[in-house]
Amino acid sequence: KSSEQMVEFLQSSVGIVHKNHAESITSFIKESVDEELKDSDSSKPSQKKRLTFCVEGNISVGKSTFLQRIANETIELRDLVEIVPEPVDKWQNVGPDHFNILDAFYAEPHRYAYTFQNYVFVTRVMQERESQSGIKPLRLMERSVFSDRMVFVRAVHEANWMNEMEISIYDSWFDPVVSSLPGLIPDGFIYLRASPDTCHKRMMHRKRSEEGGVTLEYLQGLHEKHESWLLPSKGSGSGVLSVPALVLDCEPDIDFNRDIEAKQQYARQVAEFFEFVKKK
Ligand code: DCM
Ligand code: MG
Repeated sequence: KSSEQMVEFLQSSVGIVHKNHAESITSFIKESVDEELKDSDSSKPSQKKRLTFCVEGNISVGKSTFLQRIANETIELRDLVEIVPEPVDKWQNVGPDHFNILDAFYAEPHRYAYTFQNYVFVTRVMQERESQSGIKPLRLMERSVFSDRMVFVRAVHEANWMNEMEISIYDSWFDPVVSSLPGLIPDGFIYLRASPDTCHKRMMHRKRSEEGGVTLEYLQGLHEKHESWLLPSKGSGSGVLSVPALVLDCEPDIDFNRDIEAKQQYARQVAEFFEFVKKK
């Protein structure tokens, strides 16, 4: 990926996050990305970079099932992909006292929204590092720091669970930290798309204990934010200009546990998307 593309991508997120001082931040990003590319170019001139796609979608749309089922159980993808699940288990079990910050967040969102989003970011960075050494050509990660910022942080801010000071603190480190960790920037997004109603039904069905208080309205808000971020026609078009997104319809009731046809069809689409992005 060229530094131009990276800058374009970061610029587009900066455009939303930091309208006021986009220019200075962008030049800072460009310098650090160029530096990064210079280093990696000289050490491994001929090595082909592994690609990373992030799988996005609303709570309970079926990301984890999708990843397990299509990645490990189809010939199209078995030798191609490595999956990196979202670090929910890290959020449910923090430190020697086994704190559950996901639970604390839903129990007292005002108190813990910032702390939780901060920890989500840190655990994604750790997980990105831990999964760098894989050998398969494609890494499929569940969610990204970009959905954290574009979907969840926006949602908790709008709900007044993060106050102005907290959102300012988050914004003051987000772009500089992301720009110094280019591994966080994916080569593509895969958006699993379903209506909030469908996600709500699946959420009631899976009954994750922490999510008892998640309402249909909250899921509707998350849905709209995914839509305007990942579907250029819906939003301002400024979401992720240079990172392509594959949209997979998960409506009305595709069950990857049972529907073998769908599983293979989606695996084929992911493999084609991989070939497409590789050639770019
Ligand atoms: N979550 C959140 N903020 C983030 C990322 C995730 O509040 N930035 C929450 C939403 C879900 C859970 O974590 O309750 C992840 O579950 P799922 O993968 O099913 O969406
Ligand atoms: Mg999941």
